[in-house]
Parts: sequence; structure tokens; C-alpha cells
Amino acid sequence: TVKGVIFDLDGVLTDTAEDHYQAWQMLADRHGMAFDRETNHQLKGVDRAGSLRLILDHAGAEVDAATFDAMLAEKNDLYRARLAGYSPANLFSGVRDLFAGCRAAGLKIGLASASRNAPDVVRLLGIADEFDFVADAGAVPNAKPAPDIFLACAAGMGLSPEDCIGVEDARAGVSAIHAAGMVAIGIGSEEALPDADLNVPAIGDLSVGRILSSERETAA
Ligand code: G16
Ligand code: MG
Repeated sequence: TVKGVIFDLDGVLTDTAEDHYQAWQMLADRHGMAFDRETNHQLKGVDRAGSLRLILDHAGAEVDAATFDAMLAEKNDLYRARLAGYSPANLFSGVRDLFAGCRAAGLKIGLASASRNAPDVVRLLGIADEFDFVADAGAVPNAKPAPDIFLACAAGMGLSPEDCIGVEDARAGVSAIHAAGMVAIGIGSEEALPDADLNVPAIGDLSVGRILSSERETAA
């Protein structure tokens, strides 16, 4: 029986994905690396260092360890400058109602974001107090598609993974949810997220009813 719902952040609760892209694009431009929106698709849900590795590979560039770390810091500064303009208006519509529905149904609410900036983002969005547990991306050994962050979130909520459902917008995230032994709800088309157990176009299309029935259908 489902007792908790674990949400991804970027692309599920808010559109920080666009700000990540803009920050990476600016970094790439500054360093003369070829990068575009197309390549950016591969970065969805991938952690900061993993994303930079993909960008360097794609550009055919190589840098030493010190430069790599400096680039990570530079990208994060660019990203955080964009976050400064965030407010509750940046929360996707429907999220507050969905959270209220989860509460009313007795479900716990968790956050499993790959972002080290997630605690700041949820504060800026005005939803920090809605979560029973916010998993710390910096504290888990393996990034998505490994199950670590979803398992850490379930444990933090005091629930076993089988009693949790994950909500993701990235393929790596859906893989992580399944590896954790949870039902996966995909925000996006079946074409974009073919492995999800249920696809909805946007978070505003999701209701507690659909969350609960997605578990029943998967169990059946
Ligand atoms: C997010 C984004 C990724 C980003 C990652 C790390 O993950 O989807 O594009 O690279 O966080 O973010 P930061 O640089 O802030 O640590 P998620 O899991 O919330 O989709
Ligand atoms: Mg995401």
C-alpha cells in the first residue's frame, strides 16, 4: 500500500531545468565549448559533475582536475544568480493542490533531487515546510540512475521503498525509481519516458486518485 510520494524537483515541481541549461550554455560559451539545447537533453537529472563530463566529451575538450572544479563552481554561480529571481510564482500550477491531496489521503511527501541547491530552491518556492523529508544529494554515494537518493528519501520518511511512489521527468530518474523498487510516474510523454508506469503531460494533471490507482494497476 502506498504511504509516501517522492518527488523530483527540476522539471517536476518547477522549471529550473531551463535555468540549468542557460547557466551551462553561458559556461560553454565563455570557454569556447560547442554546446546547445539538443545536447542539454542528455543532462536532464544528471548531477553537476556528470553534466560537465558530458559537455566536455561532446565538445571534445579535456581539462585538468583544478579547471574542472573551477568550471563546476563557475556554473553554480551562474545558476544561483538565476535562482535569485525565484519566488512562489515559479512553482508549477497544481503542486499545492496535489500536496494538499496527498496530505488529506495520509500520504507522506518527500523530495529526491540530484541538485545540491534543492533546499534553497524549495525555500524560494515557498514549499520547504511541505516535505516530510528532503534527501541530501551530497550525502548519497551514487547519483541517478542509481536508486540511492530515492532509497535515502524513503528511509528518511520512515517508509519502506515498496510503499513509496516516485515522480520524475527524466529517464535517469525513472530508472532510479525502478531500481529502488518503487512505482514510477513520469511527467512527460510515453515517447520521452517509455519506462514509466504511468505518464502524465504535466504535474497539474496528476491527482492523488491517479497516484493511488497507478499503484493498483502496477500490482495487478
Ligand atoms: C537536477 C537537474 C540537473 C542538474 C542537477 C544538479 O536534478 O535536473 O540538470 O545538473 O539537478 O543540480 P545542482 O548543480 O544544483 O547540484 P533533479 O534530480 O532535481 O531533476
Ligand atoms: Mg528532473
